[in-house]
Amino acid sequence: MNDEQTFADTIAKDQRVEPRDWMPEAYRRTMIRQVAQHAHSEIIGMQPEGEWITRAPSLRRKAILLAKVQDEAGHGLYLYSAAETLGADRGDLTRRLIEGRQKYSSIFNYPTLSFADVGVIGWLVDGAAICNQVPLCRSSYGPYGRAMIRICKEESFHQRQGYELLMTMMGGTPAQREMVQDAVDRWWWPSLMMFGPPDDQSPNSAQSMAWKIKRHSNDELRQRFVDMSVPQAEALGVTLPDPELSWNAERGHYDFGTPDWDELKRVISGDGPCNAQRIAHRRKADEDGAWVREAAAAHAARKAGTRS
Ligand code: FAQ
Repeated sequence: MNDEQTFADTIAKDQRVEPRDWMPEAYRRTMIRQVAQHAHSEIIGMQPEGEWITRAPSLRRKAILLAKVQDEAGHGLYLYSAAETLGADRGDLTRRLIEGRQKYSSIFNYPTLSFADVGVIGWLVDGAAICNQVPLCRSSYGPYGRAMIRICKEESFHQRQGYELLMTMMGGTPAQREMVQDAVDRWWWPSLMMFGPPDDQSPNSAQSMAWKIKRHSNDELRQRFVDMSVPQAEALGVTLPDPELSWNAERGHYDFGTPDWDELKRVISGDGPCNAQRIAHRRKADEDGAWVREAAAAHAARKAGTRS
């Protein structure tokens, strides 16, 4: 078998493509694109909730939030390592992010206005992330699929802490309940947009599904997320801000309204409420950390010199 046949055979048999294996250049480029975007999302995703660490209402909430934000840093680093197995350079990926040449998830361009947002991010944003990422555990590229297993376990804890926070607030004062409802109203539609454009406007889906990088389409996963979230909203006692939401017995799924796809396009192209702030913060962190990278590289070079 030649290289191309071996690759096709690996995919057909549902086996993993590993870093040492031959792969088509387009497969490598697609994997780097998705893994890098995913890593950038985790790193930029630390910012919206990170803003609340110093303002958490109790020591317990602060400890939980700190642990969650640290987990996201870990996911980002883990994913950059997966991208490196494809030949990508971590510094180059960061430069591309800062220069706006690579994307990160639209969801992290919305502001966190109250502590209820921390709970809603856990419930809805981590919930959507899990829905999207559980099938990615079976993604055809080995290092990415294996990274997803650990990441999904941690995201499940994140979702539970968010839901528990919201349950606590819903059992509190009318003002606390209003804060939760307000946060749900603001985050519901952007959470649905996390799954990407509708299938008929998703240029990458067909090839990514043929290569078994993606296992389900954007719309399939969005539907799964809606079906999962409606009973959770009922148990919580909040209203999801969609008048078209209703159970469709024939389909066995909830019908729901259409997200504002123009808004998604605007946010992806850099014109969301917080895009400039998020990138400016990331740029500053990169500049502030430059001396550490330089010192580490100098130390490594000196050690290598001593050994030889
Ligand atoms: N935001 O053809 P498709 C997290 C881009 S979870 C920004 O459908 P594809 C955990 C897309 O890249 C969030 N861009 O693309 C956490 C493409 O652009 P390109 C991260 C979007 O790849 C929780 C173009 O639109 N999760 O961080 C978005 O087949 C809480 C056309 O789209 C992942 O990255 C969007 N929402 O499907 C952290 C999961 N949607 O590259 C902190 C892995 C689409 O051609 C707190 N990624 N685009 O220039 C995926 O599953 C896929 O890449 C999709 C997009 C589903 C996101």
